[in-house]
Amino acid sequence: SDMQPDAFIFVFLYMTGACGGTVTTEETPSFLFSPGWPMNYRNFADCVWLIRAPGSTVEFNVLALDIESHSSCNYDKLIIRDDTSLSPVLASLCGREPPGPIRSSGEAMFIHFMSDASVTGAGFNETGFFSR
Ligand SMILES: [Ca+2]
Repeated sequence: SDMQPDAFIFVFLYMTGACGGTVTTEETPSFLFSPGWPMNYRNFADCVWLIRAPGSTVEFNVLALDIESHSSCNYDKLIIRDDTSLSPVLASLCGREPPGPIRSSGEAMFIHFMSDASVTGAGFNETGFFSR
């Protein structure tokens, strides 16, 4: 019916529009997208997500990456920390090469996406898995 495409578009925009939040992953994987993905993210983005996997660890799998490139990711970046905003950095990502799976040591993973004043890309798309 005519309702199905509208519902699909609504869910798609809802899922891709969020700049940050808390996501809990259990038996079903969670999904995170940079704002607007697969359209380009905006300048001056500053988004924080917390992925939780109660009683387990989080496995973060980047499926697609398109973040303004720099040798030290000084322009735009996706920073993945173990547990909280004060925890060690597990990965700092930019460019177009997705890393392999990244795993937390505990129940949570802290994700921070930032962009500067110019040049954007499609951003990132990832799935978070509950993993023992
Ligand atoms: Ca930029």
